[in-house]
Amino acid sequence: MKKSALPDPFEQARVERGYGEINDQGDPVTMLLRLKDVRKCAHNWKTFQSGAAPGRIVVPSEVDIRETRQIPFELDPPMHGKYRALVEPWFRRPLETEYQEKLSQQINDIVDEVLTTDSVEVVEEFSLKLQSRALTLLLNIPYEEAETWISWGTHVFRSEDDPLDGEKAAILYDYIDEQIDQVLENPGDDLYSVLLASEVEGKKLTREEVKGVMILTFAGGRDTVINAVTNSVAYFAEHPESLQYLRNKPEMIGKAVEELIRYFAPLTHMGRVVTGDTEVCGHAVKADSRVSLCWASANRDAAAFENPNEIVLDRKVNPHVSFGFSHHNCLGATHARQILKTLLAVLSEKVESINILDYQENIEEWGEFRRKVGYDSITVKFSARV
Ligand code: EMZ
Repeated sequence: MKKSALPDPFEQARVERGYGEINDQGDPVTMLLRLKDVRKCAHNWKTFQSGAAPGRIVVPSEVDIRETRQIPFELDPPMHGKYRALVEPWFRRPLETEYQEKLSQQINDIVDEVLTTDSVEVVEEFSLKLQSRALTLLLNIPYEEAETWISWGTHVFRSEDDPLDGEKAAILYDYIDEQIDQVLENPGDDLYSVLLASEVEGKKLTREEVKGVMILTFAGGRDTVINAVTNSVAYFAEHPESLQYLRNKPEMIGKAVEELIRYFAPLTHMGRVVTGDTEVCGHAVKADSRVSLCWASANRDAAAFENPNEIVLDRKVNPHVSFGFSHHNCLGATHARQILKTLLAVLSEKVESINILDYQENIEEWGEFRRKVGYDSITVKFSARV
């Protein structure tokens, strides 16, 4: 097994039953493992709702560490659509040339930086920095602000020994509160200011709603992007021929990004709360219990993907669900895709090889399933093309 491989722990359960069961802090979850079921359930918001108690659709549940509803992600139609329409244009800005040029400059700079050192711990010294700096573009705030977020570490709700760290979460909530206070005094052209001036159904967004959008923007795109970037580096370390392939065929970068994201599935799953007794995969689920849509398993479903456990950079048909599915598909996907496309372009242009010196896998435990989602740390040496 290659060091960069992310094995699929769900295969047997997916083929035999189609679901798995896990106990999350006394609030059990039935995980849906097949692509078809995941998509069907994502569409059916009446039976499988997102607008439950804040934090409850996240697995592991965040009900004990969060009261603010994340928007638009913890809402159901029709309100979901109104908030989504409000924020959507802002989150499409990564398609603009100026945005792309700035992002490209940031990624060129950090790659140049790591090419001058003998060893780099990719998670902290590369991916976290890259993600935080790029986020200043998404929020349209000064570049220097990234230093604060870098100092928080990789996951805002997780510290090394606690998957749900209330104290750490409070750092983010307090920070956002402070930023909102500052922007109320001194509005600008950043995301906070835009949200504070926006209306839905003729009413200004409340402070709590603005906070809800901001928490989602910070939390949803943090460890997910960090994992995608880190896993890409590990993959290219063991597949220098892929770097060369993209150097010769840069027009394939878009497809390659989709395939890497399919394979990595940076977010394992997302929950829904069942509104009335029903069945999934012939298995009864009760009203007010939870199910989850397991993107990571659905992406390896052999019913939809040929050779699902292989990375095929030019895969022709790729209906992956790494960015979710249906009306809740990832709001940050345009930004995330642009980061990865730029990263692949810069790495293939500047890097000859990457050597893995040391690594520690990040394994998530979901009941009977143990899933490698990336690395707690991975130290490499980048070598420049000459
Ligand atoms: C939530 C979630 C969103 C959650 C798309 O995912 O990401 C998780 O990392 C956060 O902990 O609160 O934002």
